[in-house]
Amino acid sequence: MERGRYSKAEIESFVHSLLTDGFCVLPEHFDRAKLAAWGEAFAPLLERHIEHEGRVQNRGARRYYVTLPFELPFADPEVFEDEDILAVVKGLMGEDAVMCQFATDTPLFGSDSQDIHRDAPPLFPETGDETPPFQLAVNFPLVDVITDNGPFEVARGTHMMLKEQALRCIESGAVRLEPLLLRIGDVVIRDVRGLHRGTPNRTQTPRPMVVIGYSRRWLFRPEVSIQIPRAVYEKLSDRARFLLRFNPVVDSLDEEGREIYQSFAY
Ligand SMILES: O=C(O)CCC(=O)C(=O)O
Repeated sequence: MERGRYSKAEIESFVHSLLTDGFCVLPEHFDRAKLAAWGEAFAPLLERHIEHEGRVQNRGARRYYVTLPFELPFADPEVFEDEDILAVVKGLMGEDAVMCQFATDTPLFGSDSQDIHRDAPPLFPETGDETPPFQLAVNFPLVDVITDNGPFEVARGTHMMLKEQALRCIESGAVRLEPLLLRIGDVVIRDVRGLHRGTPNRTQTPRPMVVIGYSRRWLFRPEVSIQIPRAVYEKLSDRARFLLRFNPVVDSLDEEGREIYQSFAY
């Protein structure tokens, strides 16, 4: 069995941070050269997306959500089957967790601050209570994230609060929005219910942030499914096939695939 970089105790401490703070950071986790190659392959995808769907700016001005094609360089088992990340995922989503999302968020020059939001509604809104975690986002940037290019801001510990209560804590200053300044290679794992927002990119260089979603096996978010080309599927490990088991295997990727993940903020 492959081994990750972290010990069992360190993985448990990441899981603990996710349970208490709503997120954790794995510094310098991925190879920078690998992610630089992703950045090069992503640039034309972003351009094509803006050309075809640039008018849909529902995430805010000059801010785009682009699903990644599940093929190389992106569909890299060293990334989506990373031992440490999967250990944290399994610690929170269970041994039968699934991978449900493979995409990017990119603010460009001219973007602004998003409304503070979470990425999923509560499972049982009528109870007025939050539940244990059911969906995680693994985020990593394809460029260094600095103050000027639109750091993601997160409000620590708000994933287990009701949204109104969490917003009051932010307003009163009891909880602050923390900008996550990241180097390319750093990885953030977060409970998607933690309140957060994208901030303005004031530079001329796009700031792509990859998002890989993992969830409890019973969570169904059809708006973020991953199309797996058959030729890629044939080469996947048994573990990858298990992780991806509820996603469609297709003969070829739909080149004109419209983004259907439009309703994203709760
Ligand atoms: O700026 C980012 O990467 C975060 C964007 C975001 O939270 C969203 O669009 O839901």
